Amino acid sequence: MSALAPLPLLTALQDTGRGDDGRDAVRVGNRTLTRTELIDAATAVADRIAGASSAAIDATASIETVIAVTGCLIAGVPAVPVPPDSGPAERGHILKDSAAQIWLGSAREDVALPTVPVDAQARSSATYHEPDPATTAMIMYTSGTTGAPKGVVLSRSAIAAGLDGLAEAWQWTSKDTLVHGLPLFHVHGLILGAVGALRQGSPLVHTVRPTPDAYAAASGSLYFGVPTVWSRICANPAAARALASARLLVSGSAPLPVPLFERIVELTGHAPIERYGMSETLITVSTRSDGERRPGWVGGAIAGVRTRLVDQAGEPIPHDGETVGRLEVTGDTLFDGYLGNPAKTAESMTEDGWFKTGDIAVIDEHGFHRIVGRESVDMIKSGGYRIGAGEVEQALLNHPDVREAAVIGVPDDDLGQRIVAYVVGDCHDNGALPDFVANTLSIHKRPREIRFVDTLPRNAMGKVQKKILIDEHSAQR
Ligand code: MCA
Ligand code: AMP
Repeated sequence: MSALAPLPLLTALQDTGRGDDGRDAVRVGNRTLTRTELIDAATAVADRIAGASSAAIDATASIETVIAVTGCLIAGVPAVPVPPDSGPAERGHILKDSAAQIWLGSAREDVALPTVPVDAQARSSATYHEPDPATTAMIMYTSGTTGAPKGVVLSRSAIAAGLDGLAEAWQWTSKDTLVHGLPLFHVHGLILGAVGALRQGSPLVHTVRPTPDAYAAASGSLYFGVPTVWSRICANPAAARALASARLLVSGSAPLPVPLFERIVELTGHAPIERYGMSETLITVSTRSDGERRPGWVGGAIAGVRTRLVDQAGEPIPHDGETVGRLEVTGDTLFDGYLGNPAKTAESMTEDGWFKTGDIAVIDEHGFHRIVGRESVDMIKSGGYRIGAGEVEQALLNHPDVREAAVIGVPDDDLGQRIVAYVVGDCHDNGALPDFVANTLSIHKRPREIRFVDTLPRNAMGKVQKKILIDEHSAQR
């Protein structure tokens, strides 16, 4: 490699001077790989896919997914993680939209692409040059307020910058052991939780599911969870107390309620680190391991990122800790756009290159951020999953007996928000519609409750007044 060659994205994993240090690089459930085993198995994947324009990964919570993603990153082939519980329709959309050329994982009946099985025993010692940092590392599918999920194009340099900013803020090093059980098809579990560990060289313990007992048994130093996970851990005080020996407990992907923050402190002795981000921007704001951790606040911009507040007209709003505005971010961690959708990409950015997050926030004089809420009721966060109301409504409307559908997020103690659908139509069989939707949408996007009504409240323009539905639902609780 020439002196000017970029550092590998998986810096620690690919540092040939390291050797195996007696620790497993990765454990998923009860399966483990040393650093050398992971590189050699991933390189065997790279050998099979090199030159492809992109590869879809059946992103089960398994060691095969970690190998597949690592193989893509070694070969410089953009990885498209596909939620394993997607129905054929959602999976079909992702495969078509991404134009993936290969399916990495077990064969599936509805997937016509050439399938490359991932074998944890396979070994290759081929060498690959580190791809240009500007090239695409991953295409992550995420919901907008309307329509089908969009592919968020993330470059290697954005991922590297995001991970390094967090490593600096959290003093995250190879001395840490990272523990989590989050899905391996989103930024949180996959980019922070797997690529992050391989970049820093901190062993990863993935618990398959993020259960309190599994977290308690893992003996890590750095723990990741969404607020629902932390809430369930606090409901199991013995498990929570077992985390007292950790170094950092990190919460993100959705608002951490202040009482839950305080309960975590009470049971574990740790004030959790909160951090905020999006699929399109990666993590942009965080509290620091050596700084203030204020309940209800998510900290300051990480290195390489700038944030600002604007009003409806796009004019700046003071950072005084009180005035509420639309949050915009810019910097090294931003995505390269929505795949094949320049119009949506342009709509999401300001003319001077800032991403419009769609979140409402305040920023104080010290640069601390508090996320107040979302601009649109049509963007729902349930269990840390982002769900666009429009996608769920479309799935319901595809049923021949459904004439109108409105989907809302209602407050939920466990999930933050819970999906409720209001439906006008002739579906009198209560089981038929959930079964129909189950064929189209992954589990977390399915309504937990479907209410059949005669009409939907609409304004003079004919737009459904979701605020009325949300208030009505809350009043009936
Ligand atoms: C759930 N179930 C359902 C439905 N929903 N069944 C029928 N209809 C539904 N609508 C089933 C589940 O399959 C499960 O069944 C059982 O009910 C319990 O479900 P649930 O309460 O949801 O628990 P869970 O399955 O354990 O999930 C909770 C969770 C999960 C583990 C917290 O929501 C989760 O992993 N969230 C993480 C999301 C995430 O990583 N987001 C990051 C996005 P059974 O028990 O039989 O399986 S990236 C991001 O946001 C940015 C960048 C950031 O800031 O990080
Ligand atoms: P996603 O694209 O799935 O990454 O979801 C991004 C959205 O999650 C953001 O726009 C926020 O609305 C929300 N979010 C992420 N982290 C936090 C946090 N720490 N506090 C409040 N909301 C958050």
